[in-house]
This record gives sequence, C-alpha cells and structure tokens, in this order.
Amino acid sequence: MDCIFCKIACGEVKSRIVYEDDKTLAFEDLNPQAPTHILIIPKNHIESILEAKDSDLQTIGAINIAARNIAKKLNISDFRIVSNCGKKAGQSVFHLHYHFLAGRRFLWPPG
Ligand code: DGP
Repeated sequence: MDCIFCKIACGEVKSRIVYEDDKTLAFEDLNPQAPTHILIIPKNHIESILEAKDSDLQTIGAINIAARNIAKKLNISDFRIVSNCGKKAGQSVFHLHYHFLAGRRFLWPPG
C-alpha cells in the first residue's frame, strides 16, 4: 500500500519520532502549524475515523493515552488534538492521524 504514514510507521521513511508504544507512533509534522506540532498515528492502517472498526477500539483509545503521555513527557499543560476527516475537513493524508498542537493560542471556534 502506498501510504506515507505506513512507511513512517515501519521506518521506511524517516521522521522525527517523539513517542512510540505498541499501537501508536508520534512524530513531528513536516509542516508545523504551532511551535509544537506532532502527529499521532495508529501503527496499523486505518484510513480515517470513518473507516475505524469496532475492533479498533483499543487503538483509538491508545491515541488519547499517547497524547497524555506526550504532554507529560514534554511538560505541556495546554494543547489541542484534532483529526481532520475527509477532504473538505482538511484531511490530506488518508491514514488516521491526530494533530497534537501546542505552544500558542488557538481560536475557538476553529476557522
Ligand atoms: P491532514 O491535512 O490533516 O491530513 O494532515 C496531514 C499532515 O501530515 C500535514 O500537516 C503535513 C503532514 N505530513 C505529510 N507528509 C508528511 C511526511 O512525510 N512526514 C511528516 N513528518 N509529516 C507529513
């Protein structure tokens, strides 16, 4: 499968990894939108949250635990996690990922 995040997950494509556990990998975004911009992905290929199966429950939960662990590791108390689902919502890579953003103020509601 020609998926850039699968290639990152298996080490075929290099990335700046900040966190890893058995189900997830987190690495720095190539095009950061905040001083801290990390992508958290499941190691297995899930196209988007819409394509997640009930059996992915543990993996989806692990992504939130990864976010907590990253925040603690980097001593970050204020952050945003967001997952774009579908082209119109801004998804450009079709391997589920959560943006972990920190280090500046964020607008609410988002633009
Ligand atoms: P989204 O637009 O929500 O699908 O976010 C995709 C993000 O992935 C975008 O912020 C840029 C990032 N990205 C795309 N290709 C690569 C890559 O090869 N390496 C890294 N580190 N990030 C990438």
